[in-house]
Amino acid sequence: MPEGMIVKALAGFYYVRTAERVYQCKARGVFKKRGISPLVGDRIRFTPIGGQEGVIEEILPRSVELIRPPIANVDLAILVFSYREPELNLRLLDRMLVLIEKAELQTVIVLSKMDLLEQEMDMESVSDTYRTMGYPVHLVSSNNGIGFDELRVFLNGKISVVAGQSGVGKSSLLNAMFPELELKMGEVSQKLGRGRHTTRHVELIEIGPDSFIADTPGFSQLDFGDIQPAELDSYFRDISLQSQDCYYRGCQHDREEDCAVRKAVSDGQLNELRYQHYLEFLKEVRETKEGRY
Ligand SMILES: Nc1nc2c(ncn2[C@@H]2O[C@H](COP(=O)(O)OP(=O)(O)O)[C@@H](O)[C@H]2O)c(=O)[nH]1
Ligand SMILES: [Mg+2]
Ligand SMILES: [Zn+2]
Repeated sequence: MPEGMIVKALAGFYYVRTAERVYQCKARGVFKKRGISPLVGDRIRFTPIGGQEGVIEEILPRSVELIRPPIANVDLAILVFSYREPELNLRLLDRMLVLIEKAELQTVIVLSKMDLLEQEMDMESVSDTYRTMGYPVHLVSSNNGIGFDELRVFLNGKISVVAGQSGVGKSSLLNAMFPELELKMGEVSQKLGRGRHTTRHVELIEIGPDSFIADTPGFSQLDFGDIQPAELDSYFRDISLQSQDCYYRGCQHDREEDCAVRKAVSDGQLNELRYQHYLEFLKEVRETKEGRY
């Protein structure tokens, strides 16, 4: 039975890519019965029908499964944040990083619209903060064509998903990096009868050998799901590093005595804004937990 990868899901059809072509497939009814839905990014086995269509018979095991955007087997998340319009939102960046760490995804932070930057140094402390934690940070401008080359290298051989608020320049970035894709993305939106920039369904676009990218409407919902208060610090790379030296093993770094994290903040070893976000998120996951039980 042939194998392929789902590159698009739309109106009950799954578009399955093999080395030769794309098949328009339906899923066996049994999936629905079991409460399983095939996802974009899924590797599947299918029965071809008449050369262009088929029926999905089996979903191969997933390495990663994201809910919003609904996509499987992602290797890399590209988090796009604009310097201005909309204003750089570090709270949202830290929130996304928690979800990324939880999902164990590789990630790249892209700071966009650098042509709007008035002073170089405005961005330096931000990029330094995240680079120190081991996250690659790329400063780009789609208007000026700055910063693409290194970013492209990251995408080789991977399934990547681009995420970020609406208007930060995700589609512009993809079009600027891969000019030949513009047509494809335009085509898809036209067929849907929506504006050129509406990217509402998830689709994997081939950008090179074994390299695919999905332009998504962004992580529309960013709640922390089932994250427990005790695990939150492990999703902050900088905080979890400091927490090795906390006196209490289960220290949650808000009120405890001899907390190495709080000490690091007051010593200037740990970014204060990151710690503030940690405290906010901790409150949120505690409240969610109380509400649930
Ligand atoms: N100044 C500036 N504007 C940009 C840049 N990239 C995108 N934009 C503008 O930002 C708006 C949103 O861009 P778009 O790519 O649709 O954002 P998306 O919603 O994240 O896909 C559009 O008006 C773009 O022209 C950039 O590098 N510099
Ligand atoms: Mg877009
Ligand atoms: Zn502590």
